[in-house]
Amino acid sequence: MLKRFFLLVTMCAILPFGKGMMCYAANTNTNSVLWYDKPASVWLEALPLGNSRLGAMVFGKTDVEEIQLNEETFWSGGPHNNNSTSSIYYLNEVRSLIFQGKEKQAEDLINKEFIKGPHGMRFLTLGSLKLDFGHKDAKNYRRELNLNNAVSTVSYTANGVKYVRETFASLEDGVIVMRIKASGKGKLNFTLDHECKLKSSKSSEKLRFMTSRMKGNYGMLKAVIEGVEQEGIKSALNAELAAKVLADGNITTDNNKVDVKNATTATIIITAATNFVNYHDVSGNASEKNKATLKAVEDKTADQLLKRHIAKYQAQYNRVALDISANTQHPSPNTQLPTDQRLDKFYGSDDMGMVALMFNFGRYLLISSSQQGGQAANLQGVWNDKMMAPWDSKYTININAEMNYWPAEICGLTEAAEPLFSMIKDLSVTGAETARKMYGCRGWVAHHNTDIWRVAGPIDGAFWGMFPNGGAWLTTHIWEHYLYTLDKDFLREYYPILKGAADFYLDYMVERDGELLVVPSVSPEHGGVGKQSPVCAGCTMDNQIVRDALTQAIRATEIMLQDTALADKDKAEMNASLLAFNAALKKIPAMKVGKYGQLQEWREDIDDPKDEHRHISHLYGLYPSNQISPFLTPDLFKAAGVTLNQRGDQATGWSLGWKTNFWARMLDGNHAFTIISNMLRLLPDENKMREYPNGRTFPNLFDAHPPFQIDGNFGVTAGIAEMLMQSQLSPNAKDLSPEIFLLPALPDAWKNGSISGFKARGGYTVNITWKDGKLKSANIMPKESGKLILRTKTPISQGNLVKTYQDLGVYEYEINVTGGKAVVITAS
Ligand code: FUC
Repeated sequence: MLKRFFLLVTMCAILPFGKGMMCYAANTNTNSVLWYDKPASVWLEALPLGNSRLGAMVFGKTDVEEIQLNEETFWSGGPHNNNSTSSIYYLNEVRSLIFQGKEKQAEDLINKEFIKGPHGMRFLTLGSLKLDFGHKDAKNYRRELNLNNAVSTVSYTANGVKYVRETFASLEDGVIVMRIKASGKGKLNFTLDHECKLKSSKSSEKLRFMTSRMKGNYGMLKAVIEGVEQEGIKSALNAELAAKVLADGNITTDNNKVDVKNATTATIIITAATNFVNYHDVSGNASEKNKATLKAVEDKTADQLLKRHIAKYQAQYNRVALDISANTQHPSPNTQLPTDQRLDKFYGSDDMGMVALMFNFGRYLLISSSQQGGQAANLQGVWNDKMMAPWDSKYTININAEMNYWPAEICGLTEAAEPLFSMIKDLSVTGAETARKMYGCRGWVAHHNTDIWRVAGPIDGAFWGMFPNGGAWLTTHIWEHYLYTLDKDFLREYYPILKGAADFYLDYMVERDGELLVVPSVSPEHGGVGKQSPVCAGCTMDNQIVRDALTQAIRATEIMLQDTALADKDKAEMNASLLAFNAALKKIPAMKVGKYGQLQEWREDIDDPKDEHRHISHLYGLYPSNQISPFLTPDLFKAAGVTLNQRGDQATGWSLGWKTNFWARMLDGNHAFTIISNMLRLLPDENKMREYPNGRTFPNLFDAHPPFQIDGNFGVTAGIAEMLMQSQLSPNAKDLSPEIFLLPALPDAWKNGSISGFKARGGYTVNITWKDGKLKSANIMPKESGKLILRTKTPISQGNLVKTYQDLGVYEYEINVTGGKAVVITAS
């Protein structure tokens, strides 16, 4: 009797089909489900799952299923830095060569004396779990990724039996769970194995378990995967992957595999870990970490795990909702197609749900690849199957890593940004050594790239690496987080980092003719007409980033000085910093308009109007920064438009993501939509670039540089948000009084729709509805009381109309708001 009771409890524990499941599988919301009628035949058709720590790509195969896995800390090499010890002796010579116009010589000297390697380590794969089901002839096949609950489901019929597999990467419990069910009793048979191209060893064993609620047998498959050396940096990391198989059939564990026979249901719980503790400590124990992770969930049923996962996921995902429709009466027939075919037919269609799907997918990817306590999303998020990932799957910080986090604040995914802040904190330490050793400067610096070991020196070559602004650009995310959340504790914690980024410039910049110039530097990966090298002094992007670094340090210092408990010594130091930052700010060169009416990329007027280079670095001032604005700097705004038109509407995936944001800030929704249309073009695989030269999105909706790079997904997600709402803080106002623009760049194609839950700078939450291309209503919730500047392209019934920008068709209102009290806006 007792035995039967235990068996029953065990069965319930692993039964994959709780009440919830069928209803999730049946969800066909076309704006939030990616689905396919075939298994993935290549990695870029597989569907991504992740909980920041672990990434999984589910192929959905019926014969031999593949789950490719990553663990976010599994990188090549070990703790090290790449600071040149000779650069400090050549810095003056490099500067003088640049000022003499001998940039090529300066570049050669930098390559020789500043950039000694190593050039960054790479992100590794854990290989794949293979589940041999042997179902060669499957019918009624469907696989999907439901963005509403972050669950992937595969279902099909084989030999008259229906099989359903449901997989999720639990955000709450850190494990990946796969639940499998056969419709016929005892019809579930499979063998679980592990394959990896890296050196690895595996083992399997059958174990008994007994918890307070259940007991039974399970199979355990373990693989130990060895890290690799790179550029002379010895491998310091090993990974262990553990997969626990529970089933109501017969489990055997021969030949380092787990075999399940005559079961009806099974649950596989997967975890992985490395010995990484932090960038300078690798004393962890992967096996102990896995044991602890599995122990923590052993008492939980699969249903409970699923519920806990969904609750944690939805707490973030459900903060924002977007609905866009071209025609509410007759939705596009494309919405009924599998996602790859739907994507292929998007260009020129009126399937605006596809845009919403892409937006939702971007939010899903950020939640899945970046969570508190984890590593920041890298160039491939947390998904890489390659031995040699493109650009090592590291962090390129001359645009790409920053782009990953553009949607975080506006989409209310503020906790997803925490890994970025913690990476910046690490870099402020390694980068302080780089600043001191390489340049003899105070503060801290990071160049155009970093990795899990937080290297802060230049890599690859001066052309790419001589960019001393990566660290400062990253710090703008800290300041922005404060602007969105008004969290003073956060600002206090990160204040030394903001100050350190500004301090670096005080020492690094060189004064010429009354101006302070960042030198040596590059405008990322790009040189001007007549120059043999991009190495330069004080290019436009340098000046814009320095301006932001100094301005945010000034504002933050002013806020810190409000603290009445400050010690006199700290107060005196802060006041001295304020003086120095303000004095420097006055000497940062202004932006210039060149001979074609373009915004100049460099101090000299050497832009090529026919150049379509993907980096449009000098428009950093337009987005993400706010130094170029139709309201404050109309001439520069016009020049930015000339530059954007010169660069054209095609580009790599991430550049299209940036252009979407640029055109949103240009208040041109139709042009922004053209860019989105250029991005939403199918590229079936990385080896199909010749047949699909315009393909910029893979079948699984991963962005195509090509190759796969996740920044474009995040860039376009932020861009879609930026088209619907923008916020700024009046640059001259000490009280940081906010400006919100409702529907600044609504394209004609998005006739009707709504958004809810967008966050605006100044601590606001914003909901908007529109109809027939015009604002209908909005609900604006302020966190604090104050004065709000509200801009619209449709007159509204509330607030005081203080200005009309005739040429832009923009109305500007002033509204007094009370913290916690919603302001309801209606079109007049
Ligand atoms: C920068 C870009 C490339 C690529 C790489 C990861 O170097 O110029 O296009 O995105 O980063």
